[in-house]
Amino acid sequence: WEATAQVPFSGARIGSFFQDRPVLKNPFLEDALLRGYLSRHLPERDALSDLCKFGERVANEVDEWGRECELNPPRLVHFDSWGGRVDHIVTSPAWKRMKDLSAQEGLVAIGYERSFGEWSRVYQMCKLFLFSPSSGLYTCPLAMTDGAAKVIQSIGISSAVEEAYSRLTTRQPESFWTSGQWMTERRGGSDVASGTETVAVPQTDGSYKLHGFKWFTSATDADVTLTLARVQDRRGATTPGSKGLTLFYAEVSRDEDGRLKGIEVQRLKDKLGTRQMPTAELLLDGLQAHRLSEEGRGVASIANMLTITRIHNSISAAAAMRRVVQLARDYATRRTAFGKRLKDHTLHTQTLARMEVETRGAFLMVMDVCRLLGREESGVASQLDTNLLRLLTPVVKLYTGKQAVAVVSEGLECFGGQGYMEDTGLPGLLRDAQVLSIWEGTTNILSLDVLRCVARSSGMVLHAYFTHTKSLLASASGVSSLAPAVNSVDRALSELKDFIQGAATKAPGYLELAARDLAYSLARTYTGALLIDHACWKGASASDTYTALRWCEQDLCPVVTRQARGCYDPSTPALDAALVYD
Ligand code: UCC
Ligand code: FAD
Repeated sequence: WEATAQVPFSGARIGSFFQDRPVLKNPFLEDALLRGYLSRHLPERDALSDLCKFGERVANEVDEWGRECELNPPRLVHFDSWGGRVDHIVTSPAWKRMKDLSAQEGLVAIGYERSFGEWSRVYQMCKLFLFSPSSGLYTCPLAMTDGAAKVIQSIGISSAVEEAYSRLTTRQPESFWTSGQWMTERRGGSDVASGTETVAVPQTDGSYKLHGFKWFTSATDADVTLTLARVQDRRGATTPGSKGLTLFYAEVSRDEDGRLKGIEVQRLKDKLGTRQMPTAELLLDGLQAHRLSEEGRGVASIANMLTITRIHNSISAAAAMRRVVQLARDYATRRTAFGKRLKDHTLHTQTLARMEVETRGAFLMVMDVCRLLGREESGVASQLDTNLLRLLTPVVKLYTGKQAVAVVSEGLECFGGQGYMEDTGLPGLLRDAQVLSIWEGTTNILSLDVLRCVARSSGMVLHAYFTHTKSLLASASGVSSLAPAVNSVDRALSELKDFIQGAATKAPGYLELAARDLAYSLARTYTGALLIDHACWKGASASDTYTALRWCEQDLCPVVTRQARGCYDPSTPALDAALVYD
């Protein structure tokens, strides 16, 4: 006391202990399942060394740019200093660097170069998986860019979109373009068919002028966009509903005074997360557009984009889980509580292990959908593959979107109070995860999409599902360590079959009530089979077996459990409504 009393001025005494922060290491090297999966399916040295190099770059360089994107969010400048309307969306230098990097690394291009044949999509998506949590949400414009390229390619690369296609899929940063996906209007984002008010007025040169209001447009600094509108006839009339929707391609350009041509940016959205990228409300005021689809085939034609963006969404979901687990397990080696490191508290490690099981399940499910996409695109897909891809795309998107929120939330808790502190960068992971179940089709909308694709295929997609899931179990026959898991999946499959057969005889509305639980059951059972199959691979580890066993301990078939409890009985909707509005 005497010594300090003699010092008139002194720094604040805040103690000598400072906690080590969690360290992001190369996400490729840190991920045993990712490397195991690739050794099994894509052992090409070029792919593996590129992924490893990229993982190093993500950890040492890109992650900081991602943080910069978060700290310098985009802003909208409506007017220039002399009052002229410019609607400039100002983005950070880091956001621009992400664009160049995306081109250089081929993050869209890889899917179109197809250097690894049917495994090209797996390779591309693994790269995006490493990139996503450090990308400052640049994965969002990349998803839409990939989706736009896919739509253009599947419709046919006409001269009007030839340049766009080559720019969307290039590796040259100076020519790389990104695309938007403008579907949502104020009346509805799920129900696009009744929500779309935008009209397309035919011009004498064969082009169209679009007039309407797009309520959510993300990464609005895009160079081009795909969007939906209703073509007006000579009297100005349009066709209502889905049959009136047509798909358009438009370029976002400026006149010589710097004004956006045919667009006014109303405002930028003030969002919970995804703050790194601009999401705007746009008035389309005579935007020049090129008709891409036949009139009235808008929804069916943009469906290819939805498939791609929903797969990207699932990659981002699995990647967010992987990132939080990676950081949390590193932190557990650094933080001490009650006299030992967190990793030595068995209950804490159990928590991490449960997160790891979810992450592994999500990863395998997403990769399997990428595998199917790759097969379809390289012309080797069987009818079974195509049906499976159609069914599993909404299933994987809806399931991983929800998983990501749960796992990332649990992950933040692993850092205690620090997980809640903005300047650690951790809360952003949760804020960004929350959107994954909303955009690109909410959980319920995708559950209904599952029902629709089952009905439209006369059950063929389910036939593919049951056949393939069963075949995944074949490799485990006689593997005693996996028997409990195999039995669970086997049981779930027969219960699911019985449920589906029984549901066909029920009153209308029965399946609608069961839709979400059915989608979850399809996801959990399929993932169980994938984990079992992976655990039987010759390079698999004891942890792969353990993961499969743990995954299959949960209720794989909630739709059957809830059916037994009468959850979809005809009396339920009225009871639900009475409860909700009690
Ligand atoms: O949210 C958005 C962008 C966010 C940023 C991007 C992030 C990407 C991830 C990045 C990660 C970081 S863009 C907005 C997304 N909006 C949606 O997803 C809309 C959600 N609503 C639906 O999905 C609905 O189910 C609708 C809009 C598709 C329903 O419309 P309709 O007109 O009622 O649909 P129908 O009648 O069921 O289908 C019309 C046609 C049918 O084909 P035909 O006429 O040949 O029988 C369907 O088979 O479209 C076909 N179709 C599909 N085909 C409909 N959905 C699909 C599908 N999913 N796959 C294949
Ligand atoms: P609604 O359709 O009003 O849904 C509200 C609720 O009702 C949901 O829970 C939904 O599941 C439920 N619901 C609706 N219909 C049914 C039904 N039949 N049965 C059961 N439940 C139902 N859109 C774009 O087009 N381009 C973009 O770039 C874009 N970027 C976005 C960025 C962000 C950050 C966000 C949050 C959204 C973005 N969107 C974009 C919009 C997004 O796609 C929509 O918000 C989404 O599709 C949901 O539509 P909605 O908001 O109209 O919700």
